[in-house]
Amino acid sequence: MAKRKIKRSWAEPFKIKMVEPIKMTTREYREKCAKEAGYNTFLLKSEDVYIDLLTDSGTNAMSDYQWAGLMMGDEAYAGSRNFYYLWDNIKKYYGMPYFVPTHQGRAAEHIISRIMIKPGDYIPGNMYFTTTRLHQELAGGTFVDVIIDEAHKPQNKHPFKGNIDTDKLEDLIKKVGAKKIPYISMAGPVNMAGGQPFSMQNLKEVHKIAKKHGIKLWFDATRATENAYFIKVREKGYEKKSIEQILKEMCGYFDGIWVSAKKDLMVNIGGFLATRNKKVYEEARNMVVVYEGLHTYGGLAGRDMEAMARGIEEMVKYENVSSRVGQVEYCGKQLEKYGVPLVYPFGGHAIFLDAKKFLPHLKQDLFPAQSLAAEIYIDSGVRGMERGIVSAGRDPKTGENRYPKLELVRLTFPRRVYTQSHIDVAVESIAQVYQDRKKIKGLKMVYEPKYLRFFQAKFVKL
Ligand code: P71
Repeated sequence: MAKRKIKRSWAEPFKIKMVEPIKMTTREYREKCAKEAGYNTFLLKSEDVYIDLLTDSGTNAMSDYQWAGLMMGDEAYAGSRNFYYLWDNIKKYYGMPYFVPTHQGRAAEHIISRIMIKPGDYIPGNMYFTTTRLHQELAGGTFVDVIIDEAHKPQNKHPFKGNIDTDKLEDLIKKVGAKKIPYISMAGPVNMAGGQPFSMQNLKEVHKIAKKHGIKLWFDATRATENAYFIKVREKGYEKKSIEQILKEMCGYFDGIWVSAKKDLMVNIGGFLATRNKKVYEEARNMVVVYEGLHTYGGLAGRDMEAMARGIEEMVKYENVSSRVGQVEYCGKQLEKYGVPLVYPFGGHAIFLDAKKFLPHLKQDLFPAQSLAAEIYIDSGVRGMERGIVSAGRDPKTGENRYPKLELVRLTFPRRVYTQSHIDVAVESIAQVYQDRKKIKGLKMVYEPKYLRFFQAKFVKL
């Protein structure tokens, strides 16, 4: 008998020790829930959700090692042991000598924006993120998107769609002058582009430009290990390097980083700001005591900082990142079989449905992505998130709606939470909604909050 090549599968690098039951509901019940929530998945009660793919933020399953760490919480007001352990790990893995803890990522964004930005400044970045841009604007700055054009094209398969277009960056510097640019804001992978990474090569080029003009370079390192993973598997010369080595090399090019620990670090709450600049550090410590808490806890309990410190040690393990990104890829490949329009390449933390192509009969004013997220919930209790015109908000100067090129629904994967069968259920539901897509008529916005409107806006069906 001829020898067959036998497929060798991989599986999650953990087994399940504790389970949390989830509620299964009827379509009729979900129709009622969706209506009450104003067709906004952020306003659903989590109890009424079956498979929650809203976000990977703070929704991760901690390991037994992290849970055990909670019992080691040193809840002193000042100088907690857990703070020092976390600091050691930030130095060791991110290579930044100074750090302040914050209660979550946007608190670190608030602090860095207030320290660095003066009214009238410009902050170039590789596509906006909602909270990042808002804090830059609240500090008086204007965010300028300098990501490569490919990032705005869902079908384009560029391996590093998170790259900065260095010509766009140089043009901006020429136009407004380096003095008006306090720092370049680089995220990796880029959340709103579909979880797309930047390459080390691009980072080196951006760093060179920043240095030449005396502009600082800051990193939203919220999902940095996923960016490191993509560099490892996609960029020449990095195949043999560990996630830990790549992360350290990446951070080496930046003046500082801000992090929402609710992602990579696999905890439920936490964030931090870290830098190699002593002056910025001192100012950050001053601001932390005003807005967060003492600089040795920053709005967190000692036990939270312990779970973060231990999470850092786990996040750099290759099998943790590869299985996580592998799960996202599995979902993408299954959806592809049904012809569902997606953003390519598949991202690090989520699969993004291309709502413009999914619902070509709906104009952007009818909120295609918002409508699609609501329909998927109604079909199966699977919760995703709108990332389109509602998320983009209004231009603060003109008050007009922004019309982003990308109109997407994000299906985000909490780390270590769901199994392959959960993904199969989500995929089948989306395939069903795709088959019935002509029935979707769009929505009308009936309530619009001033800031980050996507969180609390309400809609009615047309
Ligand atoms: C995500 C979140 C959480 C979120 C935030 C805003 C709207 C909807 C959901 C948060 C991030 C992030 C990046 C790259 C900073 C933050 C803020 N992401 N940078 O994707 O992805 O961190 O939530 O801890 O304040 O669901 P924070």
